[in-house]
Amino acid sequence: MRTASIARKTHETDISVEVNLDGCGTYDVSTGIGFLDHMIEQFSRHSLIDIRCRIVGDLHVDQHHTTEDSAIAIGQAIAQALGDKAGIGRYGSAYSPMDEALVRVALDISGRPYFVWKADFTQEKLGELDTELVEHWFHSIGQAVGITLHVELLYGTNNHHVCEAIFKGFARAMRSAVERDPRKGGAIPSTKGQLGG
Ligand SMILES: [Mn+2]
Repeated sequence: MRTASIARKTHETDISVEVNLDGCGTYDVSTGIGFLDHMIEQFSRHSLIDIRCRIVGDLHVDQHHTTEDSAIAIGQAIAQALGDKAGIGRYGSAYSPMDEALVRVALDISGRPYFVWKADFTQEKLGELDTELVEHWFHSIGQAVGITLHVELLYGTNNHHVCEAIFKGFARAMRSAVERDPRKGGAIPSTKGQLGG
């Protein structure tokens, strides 16, 4: 089982995260931001990565630190659990529809973070979550794991659908990239012999 846990306490957040890359999509998420919980739960369910994520953050300041640190800690835990990335699919992509919205996510767990984001929201909040933090969440998790990550909203009008389609698309792409392919026989999926920049 590829598992990892992260615990970190700063003046901004007190956070503990556990992941199991070979899980079945079970989760226990509590960030203090309901909509963010809903999205991280979608990520777990559709990636099949078990995620336990509990944060007590400085929400009296704003949601920035809590949202950012959830992405960093989950990302660090995934990176730790991936280890040398032997035998993984490495690449993943998904077209992710939700009613009228269609999102495309393509990613490479290359060890070289790169981030392309082409998605805009037309309202400032989803539940109580500031929508500008959605882009930041993906930027942060991509940096922490070491992912070349492209996210594009092709079309869509309902902000909840757009956001959920992005998280679910990311989840399904991550499932393909993280899963071990038995045909690879434990080889590092790079002719360079390592994935890490
Ligand atoms: Mn929903």
